[in-house]
Amino acid sequence: MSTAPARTPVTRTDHTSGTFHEARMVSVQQHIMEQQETHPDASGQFSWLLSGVIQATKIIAAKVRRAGLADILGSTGGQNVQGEVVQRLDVFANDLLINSLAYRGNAGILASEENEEPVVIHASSEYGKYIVLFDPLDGSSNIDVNVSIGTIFSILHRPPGDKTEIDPVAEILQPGTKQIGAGYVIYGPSTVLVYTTGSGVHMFTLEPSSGTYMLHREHVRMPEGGNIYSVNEANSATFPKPVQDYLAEVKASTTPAYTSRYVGSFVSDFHRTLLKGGIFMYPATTAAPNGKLRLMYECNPMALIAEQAGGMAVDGRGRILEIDPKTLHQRSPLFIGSKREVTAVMGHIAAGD
Ligand code: P6P
Repeated sequence: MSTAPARTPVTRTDHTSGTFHEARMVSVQQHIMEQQETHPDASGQFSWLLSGVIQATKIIAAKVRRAGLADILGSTGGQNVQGEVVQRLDVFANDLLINSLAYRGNAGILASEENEEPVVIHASSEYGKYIVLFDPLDGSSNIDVNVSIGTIFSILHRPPGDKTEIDPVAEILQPGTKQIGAGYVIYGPSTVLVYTTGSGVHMFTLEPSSGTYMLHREHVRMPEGGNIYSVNEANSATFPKPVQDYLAEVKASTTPAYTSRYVGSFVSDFHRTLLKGGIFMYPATTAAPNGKLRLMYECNPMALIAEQAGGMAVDGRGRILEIDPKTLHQRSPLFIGSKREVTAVMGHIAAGD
């Protein structure tokens, strides 16, 4: 396996200290190509597809930035397959991703949180080699109050073999371990892209003036432990008892003392957990007996990123990535974050508190 060529470091002056230090001005396109070079048999098709997803997020970011001015806030008045009120920006992001990927040429099947059925672009897997799943705008209930939201995506190969009659859902229903790429974009104070293709987790910031995602952290590692728990406490009365016991334990802890953070956008709560450690939980509740987050295009991509960064992601019984999916929009309980925290929750569950 070849290794990526050494980068030519770009030096720049740190005006605070006046010292030179290396600044690797690496765009996400360059980074994707370098990742591709470590796969000698790579055709470049996957890189082309991944760039298409990333290109669409730049346009979404621009729209989100001007949402209040572009008369695109508010709801459409309709509901999606999840029974959730659809925001106008949801529709914009969804349509944009579908159209961007449809013209990419190598996406065969698309699946979106906003579409009950998959969108078949190429029936033949000879042309449409890939499946792309996405939540086009996660956290959309926060759009109108200017809280960070995001796009989550997952990429799979289509199963081999051309079929006269394809069953797109059957092709999509693969466990998370089969993902060949996953990532998210968080539209926050800055627009940040995080992605993995199985060789670590890499983070980029959108440089607004040039419209380029620039590398700012490579091989991101999630802290082994973290003192932040993230859960919607309004539901705690109906959490399974082991989860209630874990929460009581962390609230009583003084060394370390824990704190609670909950944004209400999965992308935001996960991004903080990736960088600072801790745990995000969306357990089963009375209202959501299988949890609220969707397995295929929320839990799986984030679970791959968490594990690639040294964290864990479970449904309370086992790895999220090993769940054998049964339906496209199925939900799963989710405990994701630092090894120490997720292991502690699993300890309570195993003890059958
Ligand atoms: P609750 C947003 O609607 C979302 O799907 C995730 O982004 C977020 O983590 C979750 O729902 C919040 O759900 O029930 O706490 O409002």
